[in-house]
Amino acid sequence: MEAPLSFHLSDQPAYWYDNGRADLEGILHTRSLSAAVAGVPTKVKFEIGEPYTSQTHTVSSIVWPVGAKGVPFIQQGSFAGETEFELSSPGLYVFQCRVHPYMLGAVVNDDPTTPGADLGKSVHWIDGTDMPTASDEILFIVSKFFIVTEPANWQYYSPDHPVVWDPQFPSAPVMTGNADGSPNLIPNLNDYFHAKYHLPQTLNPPTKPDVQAVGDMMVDTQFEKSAGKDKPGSITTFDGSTWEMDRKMFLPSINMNNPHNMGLSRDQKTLFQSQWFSNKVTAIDLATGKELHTTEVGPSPSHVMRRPGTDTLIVPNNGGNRIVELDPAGSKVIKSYFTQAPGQDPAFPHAHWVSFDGKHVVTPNSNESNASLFDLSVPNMVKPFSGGFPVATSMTNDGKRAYVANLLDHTIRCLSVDAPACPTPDGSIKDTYSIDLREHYNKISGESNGPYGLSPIQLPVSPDDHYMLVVGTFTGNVLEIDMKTNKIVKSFPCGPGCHGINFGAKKGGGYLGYVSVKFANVAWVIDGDPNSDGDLSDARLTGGVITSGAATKINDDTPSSQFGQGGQGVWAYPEVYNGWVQELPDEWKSQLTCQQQNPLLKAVC
Ligand SMILES: [Cu+2]
Repeated sequence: MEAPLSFHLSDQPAYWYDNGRADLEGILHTRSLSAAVAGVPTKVKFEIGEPYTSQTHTVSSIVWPVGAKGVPFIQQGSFAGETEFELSSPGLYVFQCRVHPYMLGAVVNDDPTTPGADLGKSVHWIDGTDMPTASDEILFIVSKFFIVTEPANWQYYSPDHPVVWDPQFPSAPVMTGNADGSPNLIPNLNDYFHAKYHLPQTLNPPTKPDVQAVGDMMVDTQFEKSAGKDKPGSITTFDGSTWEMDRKMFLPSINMNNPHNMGLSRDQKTLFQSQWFSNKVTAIDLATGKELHTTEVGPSPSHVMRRPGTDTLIVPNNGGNRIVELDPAGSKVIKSYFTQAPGQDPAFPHAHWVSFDGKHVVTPNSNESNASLFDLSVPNMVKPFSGGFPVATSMTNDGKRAYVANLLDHTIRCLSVDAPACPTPDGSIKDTYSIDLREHYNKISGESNGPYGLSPIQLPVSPDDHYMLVVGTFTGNVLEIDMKTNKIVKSFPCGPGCHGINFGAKKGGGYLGYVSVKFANVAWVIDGDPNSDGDLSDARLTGGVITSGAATKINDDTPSSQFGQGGQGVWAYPEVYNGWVQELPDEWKSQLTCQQQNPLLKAVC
């Protein structure tokens, strides 16, 4: 099998590391894989620039054969231009952009003296340890690589009939290594994955949530393509009283580029949309779907969150070294706060969170293994340790704890903002505590004895601080964690690339968790504590909605492909987190219960 060893990094969904060989896509079931022959000096070339991408990226190795040279291959910051990596030991090499972490490219450096394509006996794995390549976690995530990087392998639900989901993998023999060092040949990778993961599967139409919400659920369907622009992405919103899709907004007039996450103005009328593969945040009038203005804020703005009290907006430069603050209209940058000391490499702050009183901001620093905890009133910043590839954060609504999801070592770090506030399963309260999402999973054998998750991303805490919902993006599930104990109590199905979660108000009281999925045209609605008593044993999935199709109110372009795909940012109006709910206009407040208006005050209602 002949494949060129060069990749263009790209904005186009799935083809983020594009080997340019569409002709091989039907065989490899990806355009993000290349192969070489070990022993023959071989360089892999990576190019970053127009017309493939308008933003800066990194080429950072996350997997390499034990014994390989020149690893870890990393750059100080994100860049445009070219770089090269020289292969050495036989086996699997995987590269990632540290700003946009699902941008993945892989190279198999094959040992011609063994049968099959060599992954190597053991590799340095994403969690920072060396592992035999026949390990359950490695083969599981290798199978997900072909879902992430191949649109034909994504899930396409139909609203009215069951469909068959039958992802394809290379029908090639693959050589792996067992824990005892002995060889383990997989004769046909496609057959192996179909048997192991019970493929194909039937996707039944999601049943509409059997509860009503106040206001709208909003999802960034970031990979959906349309006729009127070349950059991907739409914003899809649903009326929570009917679960009808009421807006499908592509903003072709500004060629909106990969809409990743959203924020809202205090009056709930203006949506602030980050364009992740650009340097822009756009203000959109929710009543008309029209662009109000677009502001340059710095490289790869990831998330937008309004500060209660000041109404200003906090936006991280995910491709850079700071968070910026914009005026309430989102029309100009008024302040910036560095996420590292002068002269240090940029921290790449990704999914941040703002405290209920607008005083603290926490960022997960993806170019390091720590978080930045800002007190904006001073301003000062501390950088507590977090874990392997911090990617997203949240805070308890009382502002006492921050949580950081570590994408690559499958942990969640609890950090105390002031006094020790992190509960542990043995009942003690600590300053920090790490929740291991693999506690019930053996990464080598694959055995499990309880709910587990691989690669957490968004992890919001319910406005009443009863529980957290966190996605496992590789396991394609949502875990529920009890905020009294930091223990995993439940797992819900979600789908490949499960990604975003945030809370909205359930009609009549309580909260609903809205969940987005990157590689499926569906979004789910979870009721994590139906009667709001803090006993989570009655938590349930209420149903889901299809994210493709036409909307009832606003359609500003013609969807052309990857219909409803790419679910990432999720937000809701009215905003019901503590600190935001108190600032709502009366037209929304009047639709909420007394308890929803005072999420943490048990006595007043
Ligand atoms: Cu990138």
